[in-house]
Amino acid sequence: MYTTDLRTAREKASDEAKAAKKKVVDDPALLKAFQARIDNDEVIEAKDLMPEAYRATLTRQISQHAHSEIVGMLPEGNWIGRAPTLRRKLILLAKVQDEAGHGLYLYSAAETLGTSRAEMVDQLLYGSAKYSTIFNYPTINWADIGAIGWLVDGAAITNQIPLQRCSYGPYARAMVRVCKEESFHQRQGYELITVMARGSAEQQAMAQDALDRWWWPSLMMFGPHDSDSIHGHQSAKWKIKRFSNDELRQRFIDATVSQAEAIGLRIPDPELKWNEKTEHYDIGPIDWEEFWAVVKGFGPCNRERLEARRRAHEEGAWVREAAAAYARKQSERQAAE
Ligand code: FAQ
Repeated sequence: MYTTDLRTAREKASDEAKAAKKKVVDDPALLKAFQARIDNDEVIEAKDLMPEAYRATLTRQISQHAHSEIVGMLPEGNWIGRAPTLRRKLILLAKVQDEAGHGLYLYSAAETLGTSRAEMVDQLLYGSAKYSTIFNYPTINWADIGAIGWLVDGAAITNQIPLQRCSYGPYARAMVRVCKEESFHQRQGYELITVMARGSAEQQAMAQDALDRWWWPSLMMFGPHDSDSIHGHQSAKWKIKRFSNDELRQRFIDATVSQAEAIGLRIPDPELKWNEKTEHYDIGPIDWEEFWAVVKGFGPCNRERLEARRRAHEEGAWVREAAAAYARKQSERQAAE
């Protein structure tokens, strides 16, 4: 019953979006009227007329965001069986489960734009869809779990808080719950790294080593500099992005430096300096060559991550088939009643 209802609602939303999609908004007067709605801070819903490029940008961004949540379960999942205490294991299990949930809300939000989840997953597993570069780095010691919560979730939440006010309703609403959970994720990570930074000399060294390895990749999560951002300008005009890549990166740096200082860790950047004039931290250059290499599939774990996702998808085929067969039987039964 539950499965049937869910599928029907989703399919209905997707059908409505497909019907709206047929009415292509390329007429200049319609485009102007759409921009006026955005400028007026109106929320765009699935059934509304929208330019194809707006739909395509959102489908790309939301599906990439969903893929990131799902692939993002892998580096931490790697440590569930090795968590040092039962409390840490419970926290980590809950966090990884939350990430699966975020992926599902996000696929559902993206589906309202007319592309099915199956298509989006195919684009990740067998096509060229992206997911965040950060999840292509390995988790080699327990302090990495603290660093992911503190830095990776910290960066994610900095980026996602403004997305709660994104112009597309289904994405903005999905972000409200995601942000609440990310806030717990960030705090548990900072607490974990704090315990290690205040522990034995060996634990302190592990915490510092994790910060050294995760700092720069975390800054890359915000995307290229504004001058190299392909979609930034148009996404700002459509109020999908409320702040630019560089603005959000700066916000994250300013908040995180003092958190590191408070627990006696050193940010691995000899050029990091408080700028009295701008009242922000200045940083050294980001290695964009590394960033683009990871984006293109040549990071330390790109291959391993995709192989793990493909394997999980293929081994899970029977679950999808069973759920679909059950849903079909239920609707046949309901139709016969
Ligand atoms: N990785 O023109 P822009 C999380 C690509 S969730 C890979 O500036 P845009 C939770 C970009 O797609 C983390 N590719 O792009 C968690 C574009 O290529 P395309 C994910 C990147 O979209 C925590 C090209 O570069 N969060 O961590 C990256 O305007 C712990 C040019 O870039 C989101 O997805 C990158 N880092 O701005 C889970 C948030 N950056 O598509 C588990 C939503 C850029 O044309 C454990 N997304 N690219 O082929 C966004 O806010 C935006 O999409 C940006 C990029 C800011 C990421």
